[in-house]
Amino acid sequence: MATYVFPVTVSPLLTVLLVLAALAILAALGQRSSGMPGLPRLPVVGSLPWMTGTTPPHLLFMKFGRKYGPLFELYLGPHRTVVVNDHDHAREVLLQRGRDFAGRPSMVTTDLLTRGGKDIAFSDYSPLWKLHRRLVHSSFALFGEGSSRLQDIVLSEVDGLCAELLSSNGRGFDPSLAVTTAVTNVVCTLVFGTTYKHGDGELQEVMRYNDGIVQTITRGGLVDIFSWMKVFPNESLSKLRACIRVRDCLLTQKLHEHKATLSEGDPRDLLDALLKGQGSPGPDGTVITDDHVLMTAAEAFGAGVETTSTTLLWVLAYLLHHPEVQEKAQRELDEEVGERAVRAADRGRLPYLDSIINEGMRIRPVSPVLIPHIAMSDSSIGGHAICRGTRVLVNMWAIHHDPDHWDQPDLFKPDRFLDDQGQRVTPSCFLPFGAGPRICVGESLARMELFLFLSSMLQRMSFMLPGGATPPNLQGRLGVVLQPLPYKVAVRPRAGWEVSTHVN
Ligand code: PLO
Repeated sequence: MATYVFPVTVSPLLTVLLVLAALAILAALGQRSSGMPGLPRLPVVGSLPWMTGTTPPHLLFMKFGRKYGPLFELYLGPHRTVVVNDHDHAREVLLQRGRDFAGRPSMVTTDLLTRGGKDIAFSDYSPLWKLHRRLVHSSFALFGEGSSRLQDIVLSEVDGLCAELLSSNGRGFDPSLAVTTAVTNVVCTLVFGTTYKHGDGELQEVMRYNDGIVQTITRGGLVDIFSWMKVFPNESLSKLRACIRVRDCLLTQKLHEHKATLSEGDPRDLLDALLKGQGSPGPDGTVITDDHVLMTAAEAFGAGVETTSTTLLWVLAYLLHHPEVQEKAQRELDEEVGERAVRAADRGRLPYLDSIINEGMRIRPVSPVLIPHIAMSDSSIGGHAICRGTRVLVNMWAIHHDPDHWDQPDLFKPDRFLDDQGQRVTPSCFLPFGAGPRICVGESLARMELFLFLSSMLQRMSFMLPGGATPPNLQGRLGVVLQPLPYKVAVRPRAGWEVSTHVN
């Protein structure tokens, strides 16, 4: 077919005017095509010019929600994106029409991290993903509830952690390194069967690469919106690639070691469980490859470390603001457990402790905006048509701070998770692990681990503000998870536990 070039000559000024007029018309047309309220938009950049500034997305979306309502749309570059700020619409997306919205968009950073979606959290919905997720779920189940594995691992780590915390001898210090090291060690034992001494070189390498990934992944960077930008030099992407190389080297070695020593009988760790379950092909003949096993182990590790240590640090920060909450939890521990070590089976007897963890996850969700969902088929939310390929962002922060559902949502009040008899209640708009087909696969492991760490720590020691220090800033900083800003604590052993200083 011939190509014709229109022989018109227009003056540069006219061209500029024409382009501007076209942009204005497109912006006006683009705005309300779906009938859903939303941000204005320009071609190419979409609504990005209205989203500049330093406000993190969860707060920005809450602000827009006041103007446009709980459900609105915006364009991240060319990508139509619907933001859900309230519980009813979130239930529609995650649960009622969970299948329709169970897809994930492809992004440059997460594609690098997961070898093009061979993981669970970031990979798109497919029959293979379902099979893979089922395998991960059953492998996790071997170590969680009903087994003492996680309990044994955490309890052996808690001694070291408490000894380290108490070695500060009442001086103020930043607890994050000790907490993250302990949690990393638990997760390494669970996933690879490796336990490190604090300060071990390999452990430090693991913590370093993980930190590098945390700093560079899905930071709202433009390459995750305009994928063609990856061809330009990008410092953050290079750092991500370097960290992934270190991770892969370490993981491949673990995989080889595990394959060489894999035996009949119980799996030693998660990697064993994944390798043993790898065999059978999926419904469409696809199989879970070594790459999938590797990416799952890496992800279980990353998710296990970042989310658990961050939640613990948030809870400690809030306890410094609310010594009365800490005292009440310690009274409960003294009455229900006494001096023996806390066990997983004690959870039922310690509802107040659980309510503290819940309130921590409500007021500071580690994932304030859930990982983006994508519509896999034409569907609807709140009666608005949503076409296939639309991205959906569920703002869990807004849901957890909705004054229509929570009394004084900005206050830390663990009692809201208990009834007048002191029994647990779980409000339906409390969704720290998400919901539906994409719900966090590690939820029960995470809850158990948080419980064991926090109960053991509060049983053995009290956390206080160091003399003269101001209470921790509770604003947080958003990376791939919402972390507290660094703060200092002082710890004092509780009566009968002074001996912990001598353990290890
Ligand atoms: C953390 C850094 C690791 O090196 C890689 C990794 C894997 C899974 C991610 C996790 C990071 C951050 C927290 C995430 C988790 C999957 C689910 C979890 C995003 C990037 C949340 C909070 O949704």
